[in-house]
Amino acid sequence: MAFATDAVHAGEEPVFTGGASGDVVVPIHLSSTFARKDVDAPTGGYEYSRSGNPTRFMLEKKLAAIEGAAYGLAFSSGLAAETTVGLSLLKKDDHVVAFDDLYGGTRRLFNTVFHDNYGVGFSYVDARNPENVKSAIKRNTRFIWLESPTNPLIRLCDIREISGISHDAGIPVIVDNTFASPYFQQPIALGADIVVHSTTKYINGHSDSVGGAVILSDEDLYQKIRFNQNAAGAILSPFDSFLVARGIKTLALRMERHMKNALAIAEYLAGHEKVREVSYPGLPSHPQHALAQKQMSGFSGMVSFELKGGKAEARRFLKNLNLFALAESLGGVESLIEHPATMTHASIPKNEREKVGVKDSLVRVSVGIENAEDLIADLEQALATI
Ligand code: P1T
Repeated sequence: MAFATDAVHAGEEPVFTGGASGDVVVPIHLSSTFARKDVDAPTGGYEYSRSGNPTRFMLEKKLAAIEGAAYGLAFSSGLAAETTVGLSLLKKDDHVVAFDDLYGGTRRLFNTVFHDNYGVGFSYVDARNPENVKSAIKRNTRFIWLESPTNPLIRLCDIREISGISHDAGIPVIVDNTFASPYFQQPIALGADIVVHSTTKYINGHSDSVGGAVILSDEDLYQKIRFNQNAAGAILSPFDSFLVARGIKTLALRMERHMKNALAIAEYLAGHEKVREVSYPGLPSHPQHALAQKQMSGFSGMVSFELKGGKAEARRFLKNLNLFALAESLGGVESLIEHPATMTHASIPKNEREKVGVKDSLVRVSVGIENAEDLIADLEQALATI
């Protein structure tokens, strides 16, 4: 089925057998446990809600369908999803090659938990050039970790080419697809092995649920990660599963509007005298515009830009916005704006952050689905204050 059809129907086909009521929306199954008639086997297929819950299973099927994959797993946050992938694939003293531009919390997890506690080595490379990934692979490298587009610099990497390099080395590629959403990019079809999401963002889309997902087609990897989803226990609640599934039903519509507004804002900012550089893959001036056209079906709703001046100018601009909420997170219907150096990426030491290009003058915008002229008018008045 096409994306919009799966987004609405996958996992929610009405059931009429066995006394079921034919719900068109799978209800929120709050039961923490499920009774059985015999000790030997669960009568209705469910035992205990950490190991399996009908509302979460519905969402997991929907997540798999919209990424064009066989299996989906839902977690209590994006970082819980990432942690569970790490627990499943890494052992002490292993090594990972990762894109150097990543969500700050992902780098914190890698550096302070997997590296400091378990001795896992991380090589952060500029994956815009696939050769950098290739030359960083070592004998004990267990996987390649990518974001595309990246947080917060909106850089891209060639998922197909890097997957080829990685498979030649016999290791899987993991892509955090949060910024693109499965509507605009499907990494599994490009050759990646595992997709992770913070469903907190576009997938849920309404800034009212924190969640994460792991989506994949490889049966062995799925069994490993599913085992640890239950063993470590960072599952998504039934209520959040319901919210995320409801959000997915409008994902196609929302993403079209996010992109239309983001393009209008990126064009406006690119022509503004107080703006130094705008990063949006839909602009022909983006150094990877051609790659975006090749591997994405649209450019999503994230824009980052540098203001002329420094931290003081960025702070004044952010303080004077009225419509854009000054907040971490992204992908909701409402426009959000933030200062990566002091907010989402503050946990990365300044020298490491600046080496990648996250400067004090950088501002990141999650463009919502409001009226684009209203959004631009708000940017205009705030830019006039600096
Ligand atoms: O916040 P959580 O649901 O745990 O997801 C973590 C995460 C993972 N991957 C990417 C690309 C992300 O952007 C995030 C979370 N990011 C923010 C909160 C932010 O404002 O960038």
